[in-house]
Amino acid sequence: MRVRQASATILWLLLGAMTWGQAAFEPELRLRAVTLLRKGMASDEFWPSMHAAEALTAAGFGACVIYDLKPRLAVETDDQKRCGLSREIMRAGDLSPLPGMVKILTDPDTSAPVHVCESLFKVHQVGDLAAMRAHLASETTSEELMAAAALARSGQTAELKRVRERLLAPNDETTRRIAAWILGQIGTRDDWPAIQQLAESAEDPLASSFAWNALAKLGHEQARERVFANLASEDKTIRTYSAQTLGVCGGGAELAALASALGDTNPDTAIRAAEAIVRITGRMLDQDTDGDSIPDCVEALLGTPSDDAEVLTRYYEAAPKGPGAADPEALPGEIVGAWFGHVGGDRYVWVYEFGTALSEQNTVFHAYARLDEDDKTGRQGAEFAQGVDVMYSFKDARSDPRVFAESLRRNPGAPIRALVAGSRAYVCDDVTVTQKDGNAEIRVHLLSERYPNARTEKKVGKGTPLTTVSAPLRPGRALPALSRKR
Ligand SMILES: [Ca+2]
Ligand SMILES: [Ca+2]
Repeated sequence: MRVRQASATILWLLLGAMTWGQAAFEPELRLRAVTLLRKGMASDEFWPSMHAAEALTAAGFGACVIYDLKPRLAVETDDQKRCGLSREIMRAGDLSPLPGMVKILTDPDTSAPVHVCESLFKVHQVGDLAAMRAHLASETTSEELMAAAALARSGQTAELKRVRERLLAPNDETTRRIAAWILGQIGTRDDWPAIQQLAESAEDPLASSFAWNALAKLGHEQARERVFANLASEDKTIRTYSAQTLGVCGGGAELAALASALGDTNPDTAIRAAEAIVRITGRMLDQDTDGDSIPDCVEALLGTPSDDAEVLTRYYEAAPKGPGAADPEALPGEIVGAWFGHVGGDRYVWVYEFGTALSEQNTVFHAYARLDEDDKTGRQGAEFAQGVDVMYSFKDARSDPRVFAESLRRNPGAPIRALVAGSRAYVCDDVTVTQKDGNAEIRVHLLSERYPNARTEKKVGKGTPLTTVSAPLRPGRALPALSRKR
């Protein structure tokens, strides 16, 4: 029964995506990407694991990145690797490795003069102004350029000029390639002609691809098409940077190709493809036309109008505490908000918010909903769940509902629409709900749990008290059609 519900949901979501004719948000694809990134961060390949950490931070798992990488930094003796670890810990929001970076920056004997400048550039820091400026005088062009990049990003426009000059360096495609890579991040459209010249004339395919990547990042549409084509390059480095670039400027139309790239034989390419999926879907989640806090792409899946704001009643609120010193992957998802609203007709929407992205590793989240006032219908037996009509549940960040009162569901042809998107979970269903004085009234309690796994030895959970929630009815409101039959 539940298997049938799940496959019906997937079919419905797919049909929904096709019907709307635009790239749909794909919760399962995002979870696949996150799963790959977890493995990537734990792998023995050092730099790919740092790229996976970067992407996990983008996916909302920065606390995990900090928790996992700080012990590695504490025992790492190689300066280049210390730069990588420090940079990703800082990117995840913990600036404590900065003094260690400054130590490397000021060490004349370090093995990582380029890495330290580049890493500080990547996390928008200069570390120590005088020390960074000293790296400008290096005879190693990449070191000079990375120092210039870090300084330019901190507002020193003279150094931006220096990078632009290096982009024009005659007979030195390596220097020009690095300059293009930097300008792709801190340049403007004014840099298009010079970068395009490199893209079209470079003898080295890698230099050319870097230039196309830079152009695409600066908003050049044709360049983005070239970058997309490079995702199929025979050169694994070109494929990897293509995927990374699509993460910056790609859109929903590129998700299918990036999904295929998750199986790339080169681990770093797969990690960058996963990162791109996380970033593209993240940008999709930023689009909220009606400003009701539910992204357009999520509303399309739920069956709520994306051009007309939902009226949501908040019935639970808690300040996020964070994991503290604990392993974030040993704790249940931290519930910080819950909302309920009437969409129209028999349709209702529920929104849940967590302190960070809801983990796909051994988590369970239950919303026990009593839709009518009769506790003799619905779930029987256990007192805490007596009369629960539907458990709108998620297992490992995937919808996993249990219906106890089928007779209350108004549209059995349309399955429960439920999905996790980053730090939020959404549910929409067509059901009979108690109505009183112009309001819909439900009783609900929530339970967030973490199951035992390799990192957590025991089951832990945290819930909210049983709450009666009233939400204003919206009679006569037009609803998106749910029928996906062809
Ligand atoms: Ca919305
Ligand atoms: Ca809406």
